[in-house]
Amino acid sequence: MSVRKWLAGACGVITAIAVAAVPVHAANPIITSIYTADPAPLVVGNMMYIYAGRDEAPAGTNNFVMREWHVLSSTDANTWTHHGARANIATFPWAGADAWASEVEPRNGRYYWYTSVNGNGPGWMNIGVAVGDSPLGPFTDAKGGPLISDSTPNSSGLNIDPTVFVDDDGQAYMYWGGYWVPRAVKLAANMIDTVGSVVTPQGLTNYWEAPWMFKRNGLYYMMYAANDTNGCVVNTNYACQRYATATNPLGPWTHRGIVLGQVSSTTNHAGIVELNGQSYIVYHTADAPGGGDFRRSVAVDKLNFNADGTIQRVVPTTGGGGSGGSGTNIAPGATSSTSYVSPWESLAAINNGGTPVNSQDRSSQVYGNWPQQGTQWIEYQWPSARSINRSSVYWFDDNQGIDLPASCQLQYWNGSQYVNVAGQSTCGTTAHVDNVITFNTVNTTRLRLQITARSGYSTGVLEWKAFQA
Ligand code: FUB
Repeated sequence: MSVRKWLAGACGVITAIAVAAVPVHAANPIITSIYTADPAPLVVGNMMYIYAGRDEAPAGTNNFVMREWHVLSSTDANTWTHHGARANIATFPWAGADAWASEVEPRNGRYYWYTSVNGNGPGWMNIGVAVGDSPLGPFTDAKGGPLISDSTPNSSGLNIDPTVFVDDDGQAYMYWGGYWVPRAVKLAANMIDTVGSVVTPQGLTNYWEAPWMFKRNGLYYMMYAANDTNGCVVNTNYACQRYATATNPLGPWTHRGIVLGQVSSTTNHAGIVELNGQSYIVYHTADAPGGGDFRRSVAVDKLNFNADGTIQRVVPTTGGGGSGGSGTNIAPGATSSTSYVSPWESLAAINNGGTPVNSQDRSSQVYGNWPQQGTQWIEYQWPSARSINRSSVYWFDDNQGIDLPASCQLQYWNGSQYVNVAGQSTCGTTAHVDNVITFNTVNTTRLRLQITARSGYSTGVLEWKAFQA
């Protein structure tokens, strides 16, 4: 990313806050009525919120034009409600432009919205903090001035992209920073003051910007944008998402790998959250109609962890979590279940967007039902009915107890029971290929693949797709 691309012009201050909640469609990008960027997810109960900046750059403008932050919400990471702008530059009376990346952190029933914003004083970007009593606000400036600015000792070369994390012991931490300069500081219990010195975290290999911190099973995770060509991107104008782990919230960090590769926008900014037992990555791309590097759009995809806590690389979908257009693979938006999965293997394999290179490919998880024999099943369920007329299955064969099946049959839920789909073409049992199955269109919330094993064997699947009619 060249410095030139950061030179956003000063923006006028807007005061109106849109409040109407508007349902938006489900495919990636999850909203196309406006351009949205720098998403930060937050789960409260069974609701996922996404806080995102709005890209307002006219087509052909090569600067960020960003003046407000919007909120979307969903109970299933599939169908989204757009709540409009819930904060903007005018939320911070001391600021004047550049409503860049932000993140909301809850504490004691209040919601603290940390933002990157351009102050009116000396220097450029600052970290501001607003507070509200609900995830949707209203939000007001919590401090009356920047939490971090260029005059903060040891601050970053570019004070943007805050990520705030409250540990189990109540200690809060903030990481931030652009231009390859990550920084960290403890926050006071009031969430609006820093405590102690700003420190430089160690071990965030190839850090560029956009940190996202969380904790899982006692381990601290930091995902962040990098733009190196050492496996990250092929063009350093672009970025990927790397991640590191630590056993202490201030590090040192150990680099673990890439979560998300280069996307269609030059910037790559993401967050990870868990909703109803499934992890999701929320990020942005330039994939919307008319989109670009300064006209970005938020996308959501499932994210899976391996048993050892490492993160599987995400395969971005354009079908998103839901019902895209005709021909879209809608499996990634489904909840899966099965008659049986071996404890050391994973049902998540079947719809994690993996692209197997052969039937022994274990690089993106595998589903297997050893030592079960006979007929087993895997199933998809969607929150509302889908029209489906095509499917494909890539079989797993470990050359041991799991073999290619003897036969298979697609079924759908007709409202009261499972029945065979009508007009099913051959349910292929060939290794190393997507076995495509066509059938008469069904409108259903559930699709089931019955798999009958060869005598003496179990069966397995690497990827099972379901295509919207
Ligand atoms: O949206 C403006 C800036 O672009 C963000 O602060 C960075 O993370 C990058 O996404």
